Amino acid sequence: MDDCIFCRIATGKLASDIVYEDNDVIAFTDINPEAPTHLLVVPRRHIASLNTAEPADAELLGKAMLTAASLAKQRGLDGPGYRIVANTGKEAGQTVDHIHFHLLGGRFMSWPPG
Ligand code: DGP
Repeated sequence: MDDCIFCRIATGKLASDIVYEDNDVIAFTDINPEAPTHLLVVPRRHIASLNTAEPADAELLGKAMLTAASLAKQRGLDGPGYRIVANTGKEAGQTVDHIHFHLLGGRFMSWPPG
């Protein structure tokens, strides 16, 4: 989708700080980091959010989650801990309508989130 920022990043039309990519997912640094590590793990295929994800997307979404976990481990975050977040819908703070997982780590995080 040409009007989708993350599709444009996934197809190389928009620059980003890519830290991992394969045929299915791409991971890059969030433009507005909220923690020392703040990556976005994004399936290449356009899915607007978990609200529109279907059973056929389970493998892709599982792969995205495991990619986030692997990136966390590479950065030594598996010991101290990290958070994976999928904001879904406006009230939850979703601003980009292409499903993505935030990987946040490197600082203490409170609960519940604001
Ligand atoms: P959310 O609010 O959950 O939909 O998260 C969207 C995130 O995407 C937000 O933390 C900022 C980030 N973001 C938006 N536009 C860009 C961009 O062009 N490049 C990068 N690297 N991140 C972006």
